[in-house]
Amino acid sequence: MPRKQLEALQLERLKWVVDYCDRNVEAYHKKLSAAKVTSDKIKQLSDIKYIPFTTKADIRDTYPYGLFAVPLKKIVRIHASSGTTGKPTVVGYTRKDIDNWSDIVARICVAAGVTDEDVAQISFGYGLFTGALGLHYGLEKVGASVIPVSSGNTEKQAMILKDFGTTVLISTPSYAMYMSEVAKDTGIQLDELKLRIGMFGSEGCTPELRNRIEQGFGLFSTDNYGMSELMGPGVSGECQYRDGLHFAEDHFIPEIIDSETGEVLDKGETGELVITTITKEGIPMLRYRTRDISRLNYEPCRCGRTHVRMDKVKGRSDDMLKIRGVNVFPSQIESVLGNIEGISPHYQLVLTRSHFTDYLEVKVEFIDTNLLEHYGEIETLQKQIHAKLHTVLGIDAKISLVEPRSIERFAGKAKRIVDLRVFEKEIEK
Ligand code: DLL
Repeated sequence: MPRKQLEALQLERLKWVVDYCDRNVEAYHKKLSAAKVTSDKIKQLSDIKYIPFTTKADIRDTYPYGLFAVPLKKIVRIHASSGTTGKPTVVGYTRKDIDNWSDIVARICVAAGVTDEDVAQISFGYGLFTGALGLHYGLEKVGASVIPVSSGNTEKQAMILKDFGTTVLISTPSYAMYMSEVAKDTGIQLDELKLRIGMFGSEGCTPELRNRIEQGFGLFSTDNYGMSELMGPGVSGECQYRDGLHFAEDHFIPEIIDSETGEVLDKGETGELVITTITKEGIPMLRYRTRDISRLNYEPCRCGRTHVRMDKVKGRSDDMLKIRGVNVFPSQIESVLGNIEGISPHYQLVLTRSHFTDYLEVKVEFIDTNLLEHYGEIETLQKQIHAKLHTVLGIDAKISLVEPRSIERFAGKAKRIVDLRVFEKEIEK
């Protein structure tokens, strides 16, 4: 759709959703009234800035169904995302929401090159998590043969990859990496697999990790973004050119703001992604603060899609590490590690605090078990990693090289950060 037409559609839908929230959700009605916003105040897309933000806390405070805009009778599906603390965030879908969701997921599947000839193995966990069922409906819509294997039992996953002739793998990138290790262990030659496409998402994937997975499995992969509060997967995804993730702009309006001030940033600037849903009926979201850091690129894409592209997520504003004054995202550390020979892509960042100073320990596995007998070589490698992190990111970290396979593997989103500082802050008090 040409952008002009798309923007006219977005404006019409934005006015609709403001009015819809105002009429159907008490919490939104209160916020909108306080900010003196009605749908009449929205005359152009940039007027979105008058609408108050919605945060995860708003969903939690109205747990479980307070932000739902329809009675449960109209809700045909409920999902939830497990937070790190307390109650989960609960979301509900009407029949129309499920239809729209299947459509936008079908789009990212087609954008990745999936067709009705493909055999797609969904290795996201089925359940309250939106990843598996979201992809499931979209892939069925495309006509692929879907294998709903779910996550876990990795040896069985590897067997199915081979025996069922899987051509498309759906998982987190870290799980795909782990699966390739296990497949090799079980005697499967990765090049005898029929895999041709990987649709990864739900967590970041550095180019270095992507290359390793692609080379190992001999596939082409795309990065796909979404979150349960907005729908699940399908919010944005890469096309064959992989130069940003196309946003489903007929269903969502993205903005980039300054996390600190809440001001909308100019086109092309990097900041926190804020998203408004403009078709969702079950639990509409007005200017939802995702906490994810990205950038929007309105340049036309070579693929011909007119939908704006977001940069790969750089990190979450709440994941940013401040190490003795230097701000870094774990993904930047991962990128540096990914360019060093002799270490595996599995790592862990341990944060500690002592005498009011933060310390970072980077635990990473060496690959060659022979190193165990050559302490000097381990030390050289450690020094090399330390120096590289210092030159590229300006951080001074303690490097601990650990034995192959000793760092925990994950079947869903990997948990790379172990933050022990909260506890230590308590002790300091
Ligand atoms: O992870 C939805 C999803 C499932 C997307 C499957 C793609 C594929 P949540 O569990 O609610 O939803 O987690 C949302 O995960 O705010 C980001 O911080 C992170 N995230 C999701 N996709 C990506 C990605 C699903 N491609 C949170 N790159 C988001 C980086 C991602 N981070």
